[in-house]
Formats: sequence, structure tokens, C-alpha cells
Amino acid sequence: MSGTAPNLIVSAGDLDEDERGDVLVMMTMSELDMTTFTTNTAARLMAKRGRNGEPLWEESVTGMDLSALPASDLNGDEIADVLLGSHDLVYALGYREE
Ligand SMILES: [Ca+2]
Ligand SMILES: [Ca+2]
Repeated sequence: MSGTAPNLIVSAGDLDEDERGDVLVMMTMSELDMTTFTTNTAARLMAKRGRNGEPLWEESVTGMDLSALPASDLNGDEIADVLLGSHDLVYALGYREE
């Protein structure tokens, strides 16, 4: 895996409240840390507007065994949220106004 190609593309719920489904793209990169001999994975998660591919938000996280899962609205703001899980943490992500 070169890290330049998306390795996960899923359709998510409505992430920006325009009532159209949006898309989630996750790219991960793994790097072996030569001092500790552990593998660090960095993931970049991007939400894109399904209609035109315009980026909505992105998050970068590091951890092991990262996976993203579109969820329903978890915090009651009527915008679908995204769950990002690693081996020991789960992040809930959503659209935020700039
Ligand atoms: Ca939308
Ligand atoms: Ca929400």
C-alpha cells in the first residue's frame, strides 16, 4: 500500500445537512518504528459531499487497527456522525461549522 490511494470509500449518511447522502474516504499509512519495532498507523479520514465531491471535513488519527464506520446521528444535531475506531479508542466525528 503506497498510502496515496484511498483504501476505504463508503457512502455515509447526510454529513452536511443538505439532505443528500455523502461519502467517506479513509487512507491509511503504516510505518515501522525502527527504535521500538512497532508499527504505527496513521489514518486520514475525509468526508466529501456526495453531490460534487467537495470536502466537508477531515481528521487525522494514529493508532492500530483503524477502521471507520458511518453511523446515524449520535449527538442530536441532525447530521449523521462517523465512528472511527482503533484498537483501544473510538472517536465520534461529525461535521462542524468553520
Ligand atoms: Ca449531504
Ligand atoms: Ca450528529
